[in-house]
Amino acid sequence: MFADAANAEGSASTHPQDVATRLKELRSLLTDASNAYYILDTPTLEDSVYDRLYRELEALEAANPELVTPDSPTQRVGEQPAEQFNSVEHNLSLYSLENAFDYPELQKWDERWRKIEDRADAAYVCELKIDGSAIALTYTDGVLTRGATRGDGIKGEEITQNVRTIRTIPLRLNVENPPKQVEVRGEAFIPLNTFEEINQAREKAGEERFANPRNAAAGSLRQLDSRMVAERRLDFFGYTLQFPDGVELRDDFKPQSQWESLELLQRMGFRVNPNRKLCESLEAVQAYFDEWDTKRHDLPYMTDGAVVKLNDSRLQEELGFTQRFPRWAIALKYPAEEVPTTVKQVTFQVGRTGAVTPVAELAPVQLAGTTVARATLHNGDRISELDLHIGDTVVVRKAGEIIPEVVRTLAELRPAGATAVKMPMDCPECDQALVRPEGEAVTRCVNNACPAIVTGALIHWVGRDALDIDGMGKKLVEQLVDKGMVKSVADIYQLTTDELASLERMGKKSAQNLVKSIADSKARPWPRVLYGLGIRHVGSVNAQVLTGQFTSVEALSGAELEAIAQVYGMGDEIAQSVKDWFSDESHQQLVTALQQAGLQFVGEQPTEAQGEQPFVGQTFVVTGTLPTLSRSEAKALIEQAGGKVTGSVSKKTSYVVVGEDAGSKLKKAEDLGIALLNETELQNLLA
Ligand code: 0OX
Repeated sequence: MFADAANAEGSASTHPQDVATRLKELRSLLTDASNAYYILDTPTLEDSVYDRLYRELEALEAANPELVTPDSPTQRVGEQPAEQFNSVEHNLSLYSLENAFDYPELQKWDERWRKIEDRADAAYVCELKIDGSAIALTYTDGVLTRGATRGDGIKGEEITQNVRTIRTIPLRLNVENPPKQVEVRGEAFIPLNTFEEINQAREKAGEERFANPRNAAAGSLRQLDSRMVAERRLDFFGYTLQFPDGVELRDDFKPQSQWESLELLQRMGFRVNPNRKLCESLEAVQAYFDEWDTKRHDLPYMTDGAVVKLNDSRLQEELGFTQRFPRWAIALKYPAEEVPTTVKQVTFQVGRTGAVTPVAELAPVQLAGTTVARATLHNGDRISELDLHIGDTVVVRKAGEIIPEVVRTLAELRPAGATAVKMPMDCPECDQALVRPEGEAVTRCVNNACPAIVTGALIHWVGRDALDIDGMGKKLVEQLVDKGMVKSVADIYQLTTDELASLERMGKKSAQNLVKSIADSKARPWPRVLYGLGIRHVGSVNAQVLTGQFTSVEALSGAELEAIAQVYGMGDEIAQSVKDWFSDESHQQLVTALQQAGLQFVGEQPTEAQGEQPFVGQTFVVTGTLPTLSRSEAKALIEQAGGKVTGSVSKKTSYVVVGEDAGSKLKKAEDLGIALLNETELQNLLA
């Protein structure tokens, strides 16, 4: 395929017939490649070849503007922003869905439709309910001619140019002789990683975060400038396929069921959610719903429930619609992930780095299946944005793994005389004045003897990835700090069996074991000691990388800023954080005390296993043409060293190995700030 595409590239001829043929050929090649990449997830063209063919198409179209067609891959992003969106009437109404919040409600729905048309053998199609924005697409003679928002279901806004920017929406249907008119409904959505990126960019620009991916999708679709929409990297799943009355259909365009419609949509070139299931009973529907209640948190997009549809098209037709909903479908929703509650108090937590986090103490509420009584307020700026007062009613949200957070204040419900929440001036743990460095959102306690900082530092030090001191948990650390027995991490190496045995719930035997665990920790290698020090931005991976380059604490603490920044994956911010940490006198004293206690501040030669497998846990993407290695040779070398090679760049990618003519993967890596390597740098890392 790749070779054919490259060979197919001819010189731009001036003969009109040749130009038209070549244009058609290029569009077809590029559309197929884009389909394979975005929809089937199995790239068929090298990025560099795609880019070359794309540029050829652009050049030919620029020279022959009269031959540009709306389905050309160059027409995804418009040059001119729209002035406004026109209101358009939908060709077929967009109904919304009735909601069921538990199984009894689902059963009631089932009993209701069965009263109209009982079918013992009726099957259900379960689909994930994507949390995005519903849109309607019209294809005329197979070409996308209109995209519209749902609006009120009867009329929506015409957003064709914005819809074209969504790579998973075909500009032309991937079938021969399509019906005269086809209507496709589906969900435009923003994947979770993009959602987070957009919100971070908005925060940086001083704009408000989108509350959820649904708002982000709806807001993005309504941008007047389609170039901005393209940057939002929306995606799309199709879920209904309809033909207006009077449209002639061949037999292979007459789906008899929802399941067949989804398959036909897929054949036409749409992305259809793969996590669907044909269920023969309501019990099977419930099993699907339960299964996805946990699995949905691993998906790269947000779902808020399942959509249950009767499969048989004839049954659907017979049941028809109420004023607002189809009778043959229902949304079964997961418990709310955003709920209102009241703020009883705000407390301020001091973390191990001294960062002070305001936390709202809430009237307990059920949120996504758990009771929530506290939610983070992030920082002082967030308190001001929320204009938070004690007693306020607020909306709290839980999204995936993230700790609950306060999303907005319902100021209209504020009790009279409520006091405004403010960040404290002094540390709530040690009373020393707090500082807020210029340009930072974080307020900090900078007293290294602050009990909260010491406790946090100790909990980190004894943790599994750091010094892994068996038997020393959070409760014990808190006792040691509370009783003044430990004032810094180094003090634990002075603890005796008798001192430990004097603690609550600690027998002589446990105290002896603990002293042994503490002594054992002295043998932990230098990377774990560095990680244990808890320097900001030096997590276990960065500690591994840094200690590979700087094989002793002297080498690292004495290194120039630039030397640290130049280590792969580090950069200025991390280097500055390392320099700042070692220039603090109390940290220097800590290192000396730990050295005297016998901890490892010098790296050992890598063991044989480590030496052979330096890339364990790291993911690589290879793109472009490398000077000497073929793609498969590079892949083999990386895999031999324990690394993984994948086809697409994501936040999880550790390195992108870049050769000549690298295309969109390089751009994506740059956008995500992923470390880039050329072939020589890869070889150096391997060595
Ligand atoms: C979704 C979704 C929404 C459309 C017409 C009647 C049933 N958000 O993922 N709606 C529908 O179907 C509606 N299916 C979906 N998967």
